[in-house]
Formats: sequence, structure tokens, C-alpha cells
Amino acid sequence: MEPNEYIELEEKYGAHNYKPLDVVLNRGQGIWVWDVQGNKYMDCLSAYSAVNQGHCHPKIIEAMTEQAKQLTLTSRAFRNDQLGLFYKELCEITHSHKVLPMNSGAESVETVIKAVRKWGYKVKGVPEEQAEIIVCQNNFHGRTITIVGFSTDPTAREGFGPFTPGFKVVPFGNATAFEEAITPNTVGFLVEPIQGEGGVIIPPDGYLRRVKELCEQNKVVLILDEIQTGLGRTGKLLAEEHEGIEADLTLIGKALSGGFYPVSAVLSNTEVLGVLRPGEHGSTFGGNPLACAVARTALKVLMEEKMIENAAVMGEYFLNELKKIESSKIKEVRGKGLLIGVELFPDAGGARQYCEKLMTKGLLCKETHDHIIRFAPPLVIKRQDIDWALERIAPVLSA
Ligand code: IF1
Repeated sequence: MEPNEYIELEEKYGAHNYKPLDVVLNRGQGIWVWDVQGNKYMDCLSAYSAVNQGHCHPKIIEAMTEQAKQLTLTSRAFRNDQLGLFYKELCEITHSHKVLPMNSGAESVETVIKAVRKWGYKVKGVPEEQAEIIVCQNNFHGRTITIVGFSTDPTAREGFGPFTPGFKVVPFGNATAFEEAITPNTVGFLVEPIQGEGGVIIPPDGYLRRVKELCEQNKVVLILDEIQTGLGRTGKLLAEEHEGIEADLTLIGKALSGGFYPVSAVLSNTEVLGVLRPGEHGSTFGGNPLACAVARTALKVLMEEKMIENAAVMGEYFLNELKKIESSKIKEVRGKGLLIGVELFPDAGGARQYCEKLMTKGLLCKETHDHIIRFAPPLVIKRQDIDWALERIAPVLSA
């Protein structure tokens, strides 16, 4: 079949809730992917940081196929021999006490909202139905009704109400605004360490440290959404480490499976998850043995193959080289580790056309909002690969 035949099928039979670049991929290995005609591309999106370990990592393939032959799903009505090991290994590397496994990132976000509300009523003593959760402007936490209800992006919300009450929005990166929004009924603060979809927005130094202090002083649970920033993406296992803090609750997903399978988790270092009793929360697939086996190996290769350290070193190199590109179109280059955003001036005509041009040169990336190009290759990228990318990016952005 020709590429346009695949595209026509998608357009004819699929809901049009996406506008992808017209490249039809059928193979991936490491940082590279191939289209149905055999053209090779460098993947600078990594499925929005879900394939941090690189496409089709051989050790994860092996773990997945071995486990698939053994046992895939038991439901949580019964126990399985992978779940406990997954919990233990995940807690050890993230210094957490407890884990609650789910599948998609949005489900983990929903999970913490439930847990933190119940904690508010049972432990903090908030009057029934009064719990408030503070979130940030320009946030992205997923697509469910509750989550889009506290989004500030009109495209995400419009037409989907009525929404879940109980959320308050404050500006991102402003600890004073957060402090002023806290009331005795505030149970949690949900925030991304770096706003990914928001445009790779890095808060001022010390922001999360101050937020953590305020949370402690006011008995507010700090919830970090590390679904995109976590698992090595920013050059640390968790982005919170850049600020030397530990959140009370941390959400991870995406790269927890190396891109093989939807696996997410809520990590807890407080009593918050302890408020959930049997029957109050769950998921058919959450914590299944296939997911656990895949995630255990995805974590193992991330650590063993020094991908996090590589992300720190290569990220710094990539960022600095991107900053050297002379172009009247570039407003700012910013990033941490291998999560990098290149913001263009509004009169550059939008980031999409540059992504399309880069695709014709063999490099895949995606615009976020109208004027920002995000570069987030798998964490196994090497210096010569970055040089290869820069040879393509520089002329496209300075042309
Ligand atoms: C799509 C964006 C990125 C996330 C954070 C929770 C979730 C996400 C910080 C929900 C998901 C994904 C969703 C995906 C594209 C991607 C994305 F552009 F939409 F915003 F990465 F920037 N918290 N982000 O980034 O996780 O339920 O999807 O597993 O197409 O919607 P999920």
C-alpha cells in the first residue's frame, strides 16, 4: 500500500481529533524510525517522551515476549508474581514508600485527585465536599472531563462542560500567587516541574523549593506530574531533583514502559495513598503482570545503560548548539536535559511549517502551541546524532 492509502483510511474511518504529520511509520530502532517506503527519520519527539529508552529496546522486547507467553492479565482479584517486584524496584529507585499502578497518565492524575480529596476529609479534617485542589495556568495533565475542566486551554475545554468543581487556577512559576490561593480547605497542589505541552516552560529557580515549604506549612499535599518530565527526560530520574525536593505524590507514566504499553503509577511518600480502602479505586489492567514485567525492564535499562546521565550531557550539548544558531526567527531556546523548546517569533509564520520541512530532511519533531518546536529525542542519542540533527535544523531555521 502507498502512504496516501494509509492516510485515506485514517481520514475516512477515524475520528479527526489529531492533525499528524503525513508520515506513515512502520519500524523503529533506537532514535530512528522508518516509513512504509523505507525512508529513515530521526525521532526527536520520542512519542512525547514515552520512548525515552529508544524504539524497540531489545531487552524490553524480550521481557515483554517472555511475559506474554507466561501470563498477561489476572485482574487484581488475584495476585501475580510481577506486581510486588515492580513495586519494590520502583520504590527503591524513586525513594517512595507506596505505589498505585494505573495505565494511562490521565488515570494516574484522576487517581491522585481521588486520594488527595479523601485524605483531606479523613486526615486534614476538611468539611465534606469542600476540598480544593490548586493547579496552574497553562497546565497539561490529560484529557478526561475532570482534567480538561481545570485546563486553561480553550481548545481542550470548549464544548465539553459541565466540569468537576473543586479546582483553583494560579499562575505557573509564582509561589506568592500559590500562597495566596491556599485556604484551610486546600488539600493539594498539582503542578508540572516543567510545563511540557505548555511550551517547555521552566519555572524560576527555587520555585518548587518554595512551593514545597508552603505545602508543608499549610498541610497541602504537593503532587508533581512527572509523566513527561520524569524517568530521565530532564537529565535526572525525576525533575524534582533539580530543586533538591521530594514531592508528596509523584505521577509517572509514558516512559515507565519504554513505549511498549500504557503503564502509569502514583508514587507516594506520605500517608495519602493509605486512605484508599479495598473497592474504592482500581482498574482492570492496572498492575497486570505484562505491564509490570515491561516496566521493570524499562526501568532497569534506563538505569543500567546510564540513559539519565546521557540525557544530562547530550541535552546540554544539544541546547548549547541550538543556541548558537543565528536566525532572526528564533526568540528563545530553552530546556533541561533532552526536553528542549525552540520558541519562534510570532512573525516566523508558525512552528508547524518548520516541522514539515524538517520531516523532508529526515527529522521528526512536533510543534507545541503555534510558535514552539519541541526537541525531545530518545535518551540514547549520541553526540554524532545530535550533530547530524543540527546540520538539518540550522539551515531550516535560518533560511
Ligand atoms: C496526546 C500533549 C505532551 C502529560 C502530562 C499527563 C499526561 C500527559 C504532563 C496524560 C500527556 C501527552 C498526551 C498526548 C500528547 C502528549 C502531550 F501534547 F498532549 F500535551 F506530551 F506534551 N501529564 N501528554 O504530558 O497522559 O493520559 O496521555 O497517558 O496526544 O494527548 P496520557
